[in-house]
Amino acid sequence: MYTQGLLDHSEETEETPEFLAAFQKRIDQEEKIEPHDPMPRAYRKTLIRQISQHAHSEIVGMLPEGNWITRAPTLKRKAVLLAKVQDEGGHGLYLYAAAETLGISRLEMTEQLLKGEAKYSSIFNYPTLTWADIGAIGWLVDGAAIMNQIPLCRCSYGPYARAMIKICKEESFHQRQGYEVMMTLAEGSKEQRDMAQDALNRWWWPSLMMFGPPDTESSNTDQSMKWKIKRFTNDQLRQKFLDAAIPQAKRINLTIPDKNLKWNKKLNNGRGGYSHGPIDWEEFWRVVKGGGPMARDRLRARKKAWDGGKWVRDAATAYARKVKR
Ligand code: FAQ
Repeated sequence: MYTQGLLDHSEETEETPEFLAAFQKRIDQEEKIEPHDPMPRAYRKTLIRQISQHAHSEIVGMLPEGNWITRAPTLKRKAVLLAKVQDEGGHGLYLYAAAETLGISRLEMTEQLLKGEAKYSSIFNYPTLTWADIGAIGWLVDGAAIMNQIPLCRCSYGPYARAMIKICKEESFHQRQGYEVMMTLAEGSKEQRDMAQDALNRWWWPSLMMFGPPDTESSNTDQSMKWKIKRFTNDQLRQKFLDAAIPQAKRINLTIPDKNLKWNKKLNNGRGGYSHGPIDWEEFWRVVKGGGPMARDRLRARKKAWDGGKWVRDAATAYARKVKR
C-alpha cells in the first residue's frame, strides 16, 4: 500500500501542439486540472517537484519546533506548540496525498528525501536556540509561508489548491500565536526583550530567503506562472512579506536587522513599500545544497523516525492484504 501513487499515470497523452494549446486554454480559462485529466508531462513533473518539496518542508519543519515542546515555559504554551507541530504533520500528509494523485508514491518521495535527493525549505536548516525562536518561527516563518501559500489556494491543480485552503487557515493561527509569543517577550524583562531581538536578528534574513532566489535567477517561475501554479513571482511575494512584517516589528518595538531598510514610494506601482538591503544569496544556495547548520541533523532525525516506524507500516500493510483477501 506504500509502493504506488494513488493513480496510474503510465499512459501519457501524446503531446501534439493541439493538445498543448488546448491544455493552456483550460488554464487560461481558470479551469481546475484534476488527477484524471490529461496534462503535459512537464506540468505533472513541476507539480510533483513543488508539492513533494512542500510536503517534506512541513514534515522537516516539525523538527526545529518539536525541539522546544518539552521546554515550553508554561503548560499553555506547551499545549499550543504541541497542537501547532501536529498541524504541520497534518499539512505534510495532505500534501503527500495531493502529490500521490500525480503518480508518485509516498515511499518514493520519502526515499528521495532520505537519500538527500529531494529539497525542502532552506529555513528548516537553522537551529532553534532559545524559546524566542519559537515566537520568531511562528511570526516570520509561518508569516512567510502564508504569504506564499494563499495564492496557492488558486493553483490550477485542483488537489493542491484544495489542500492549501485548510493549510492556510491553520498557518494563519500559527502566525498569530508566534507574534503573540514575540509580543509577550518584547513587553517583558530586559532579558526577554533581548532574547526576542536576538531571535529576530537570526531569523529575519533566512525568512526572506524562503521565497526563493530573485526572479532573475528563478528557473521555474516563468513556466509556473504560465501554468498558474504560481500566481506571483518570488520577488513579488518577498515584497508583500516585507511590507506586512515591518509594521508588525515596529508595533512591538523590535528592530529589523537591516540598516538599508527604506520606505520607497515608487514600489508597488507607486503605492510605496519597503526596499531592503542585499540578501546573501551565497548563503541561500549553500543551505539549499545541504550546507545548512542543521542539515545533517534534520535528515538523521527523519531517517530515525522512518526506520522506527517500519513495524507500523509492515503491520498496516499486512492487515490491508488480509482485508483484501
Ligand atoms: N528552500 O525556480 P525557483 C512552511 C529551489 S512550508 C530550498 O524559484 P520554484 C510551513 C527550488 O526548489 C515552506 N530550495 O523554484 C511551516 C528550485 O530548485 P529545483 C515551504 C528552494 O519552485 C512553517 C531552485 O531553488 N513552502 O514553512 C527554496 O518556482 C513553520 C530555483 O528556484 C513551500 O514549499 C527554498 N526556500 O519556487 C512548517 C511552498 N526556494 O526544484 C513548519 C510551495 C527555491 O528546480 C513550521 N513552493 N528553492 O531543483 C513554492 O511556492 C515554490 O516551490 C518556491 C520556489 C517559491 C519555494
